[in-house]
Amino acid sequence: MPMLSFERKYRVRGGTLLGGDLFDFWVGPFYVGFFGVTTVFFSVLGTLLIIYGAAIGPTWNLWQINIEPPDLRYGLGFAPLKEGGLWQIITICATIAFCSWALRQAEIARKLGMGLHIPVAFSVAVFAYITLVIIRPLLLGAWGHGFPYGILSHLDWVSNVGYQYLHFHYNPAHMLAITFFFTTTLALSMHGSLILAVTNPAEGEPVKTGEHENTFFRDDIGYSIGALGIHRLGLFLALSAGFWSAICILISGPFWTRGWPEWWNWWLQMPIWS
Ligand code: 07D
Ligand code: U10
Repeated sequence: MPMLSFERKYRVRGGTLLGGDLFDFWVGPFYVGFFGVTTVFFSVLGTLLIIYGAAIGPTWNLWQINIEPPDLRYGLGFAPLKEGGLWQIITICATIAFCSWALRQAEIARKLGMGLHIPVAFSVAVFAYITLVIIRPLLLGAWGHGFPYGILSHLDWVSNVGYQYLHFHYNPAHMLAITFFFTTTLALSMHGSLILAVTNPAEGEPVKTGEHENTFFRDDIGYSIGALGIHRLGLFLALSAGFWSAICILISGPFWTRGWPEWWNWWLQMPIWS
């Protein structure tokens, strides 16, 4: 395939973290790299194991296919393949594939001389996943505390684990995570609508720029965060959402075993009331 003129400028060697020149090339539009190879290998292997798990299971109904983690009695040991071992290997494959993807993003960013914001951001999502299936099960002493891989089954897990703590909405970190998720959508809808508004003026009007963007929000709410600022805010809000999600499930069990409503008793016990 011939190279497009701009590709010649950006398809530069170097910046790799591992593998040196060995995988430093492109296939079609995709950069390969050492971590590209490991991503493909572990995601294909993991997916095939999920399909195998479905094949030995009772259903091909996409909603009901379910790969369970081992029973709690296996603790932190390996379980037989058909009794959660499959879940364990799939978890290893998924973790390596996600980490490889983040490292691939880091290599591409280095190659292009960019900041590492993208791999850092993706790592927060990976952190939330690893918290659910590795860190929290380790702290609780059994792989059986991980969530099952299935569409409906993982929803049942969320509900069951939530009710174990009576009322998960009272988990303060869950509150923060949800607040950040919702604020993220607020910020993105403000930003998206603002950009479309300035680039789509009335017929015959010139396209507007940053000055109008700032002026709109100064008129509207007395403050504009600025063109760079809105992106910093957006990244902060989104990463905080993922981060507090990880924290909310990490503290449920390892650091707080009672109902979450009870946690708020510290408020009633404050000395100012007596
Ligand atoms: C974990 C995703 C990482 C993704 C990665 C990439 C592929 C590739 C390929 C598509 C963090 C994956 C990539 C697989 C695919 C292709 C081609 C991101 C992750 C690495 N809750 N709750 C959350 C709300 C209730 C409970 C988080 C709201 C109830 C439990 C979030 C409500 C009870 C747990 C959240 C609500 C309860 C959570 C999830 C409302 C149940 C968790 C987001 C309005 C009775 C989980 C870390 C997340 C968590 C979690 C929101 C209600 C229980 C903040 C809005 C009251 C047990 N809840 N919840 O984690 O924190 O994003 O996980 O009622 O474990 Mg909750
Ligand atoms: C755009 C643009 C562009 C521009 C622009 C703009 C769009 C082209 C040109 C315009 C944009 C702007 C002007 C910016 C807009 C701003 C936003 C969208 C929102 C910004 C928001 C933030 C920066 C912060 C968000 C903060 C969040 C989400 C967290 C908030 C947390 C709370 C409220 C706490 C909630 C309480 C919980 C979870 C309970 C548990 C509490 C704790 C863990 C903390 C400790 C708790 C206690 C001690 C308990 C005691 C508390 C009590 C009694 C009550 C306290 C109450 C509180 C509310 C805190 O496109 O470019 O440029 O200009």
